[in-house]
Amino acid sequence: MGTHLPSTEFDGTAVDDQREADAEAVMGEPPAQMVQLLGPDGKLGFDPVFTGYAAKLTPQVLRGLYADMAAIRRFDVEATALQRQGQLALWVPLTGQEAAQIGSGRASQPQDYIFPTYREHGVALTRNVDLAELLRQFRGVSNGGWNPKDTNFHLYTLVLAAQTLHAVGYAMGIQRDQKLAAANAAASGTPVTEPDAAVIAYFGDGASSEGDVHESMVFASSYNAPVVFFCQNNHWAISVPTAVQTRVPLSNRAKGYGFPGIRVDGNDVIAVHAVTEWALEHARQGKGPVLIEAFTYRVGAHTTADDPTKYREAAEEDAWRAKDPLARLEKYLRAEGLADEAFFAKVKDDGDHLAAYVRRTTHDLETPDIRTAFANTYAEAHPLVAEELAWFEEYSAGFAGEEPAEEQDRQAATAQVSPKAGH
Ligand SMILES: Cc1ncc(C[n+]2csc(CCOP(=O)(O)OP(=O)(O)O)c2C)c(N)n1
Ligand SMILES: [Mg+2]
Repeated sequence: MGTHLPSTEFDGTAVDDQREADAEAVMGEPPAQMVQLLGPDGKLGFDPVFTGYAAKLTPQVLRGLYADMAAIRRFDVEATALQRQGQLALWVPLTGQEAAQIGSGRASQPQDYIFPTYREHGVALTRNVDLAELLRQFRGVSNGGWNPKDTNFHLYTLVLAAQTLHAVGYAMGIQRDQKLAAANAAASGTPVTEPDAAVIAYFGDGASSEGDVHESMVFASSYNAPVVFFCQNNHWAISVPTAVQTRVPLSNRAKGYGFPGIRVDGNDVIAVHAVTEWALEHARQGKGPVLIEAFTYRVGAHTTADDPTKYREAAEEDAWRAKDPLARLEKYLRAEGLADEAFFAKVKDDGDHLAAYVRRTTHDLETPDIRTAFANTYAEAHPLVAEELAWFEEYSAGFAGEEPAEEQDRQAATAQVSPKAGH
């Protein structure tokens, strides 16, 4: 171990310049040294390392990336509407981050294992998680929502950054399993059949301030674990801007741990795919961890319980809308003659079918019983929990005689949904 590690000598990075660059970037100016292949104008640029990876993407794969991004955006609008109609307790929108999620998810292989946060619906799609199943958790009828063993896509983690530790532990387990498999194969004179695997740990710019991220990066580096840290810098941690979390680009932090850090344009699905493919290869080949900072923007609210107009300017949102990940790939596909009108019409149609499926399935889900939440708080009965349940039951009884919940659901389901519901 060790020879592949970069020098730990300080290279004189100008902290104040970086901070200024980041502050500008919040308003829409891309910072220097960010990997970008497909610009907002829909034109493909060049990168000495990553163009080679992008060149492997066939027209069919590129159309697939577009179709995935459009599907998950349509799903996001639908889930937001379902929350507004009272069908879901909460929704966490992803609009604006489609390229970061679809590009990275599609670069993963089936044997890789993914640890998401709570916003990675696009990655879930690429791992074949049933999106209707995913909504069970947001309805409150399931403690998880899907079986992670089916797809190697772990359960959502709401405790910020906790999953980065789980991810590194899992990656260290992979390392040991592979060592054992190699030893067994050598002893029996047969080849290793299992493909090498890596782990992706997703987390946000806000979560990057958690001690868990620091600890997981120290362990990952010390043990050379096959893990890719994928930070979606969407510029906000609820109402706190990234500039408060860090004085340097987040990707720079990797240097302090002794592994590569790359900032990529998170709204450029081609660059995200290329950089993630490179990083996963690096990890699978035993070269250790990589930090990817996907520079993107949360276009909607933090959750359906949040109102971003209270803490940020419309001009900032508009500047980022101009860098929309779908619009730029559409421009490219049309300009290069890689997709026609019929393709885009079908994508829209497929999105509506997906939305109808998700709507139907959610309406069919049972109404959550709040007693289950109380019952699952501790393994054994607890007087405080019993007291809180008694309070809640008395409170709920105060609504007796009002419209039955089913009638409210029916009315809500038939109500008009604003086309702006996704924002
Ligand atoms: C340990 C912990 N502290 C605080 C919270 C409350 N909280 C939920 S989301 C959030 C902001 C996270 O921002 P970021 O990591 O940038 O992810 P994003 O929501 O932008 O995707 C906070 C503070 C939490 N869930 N867990
Ligand atoms: Mg964030």
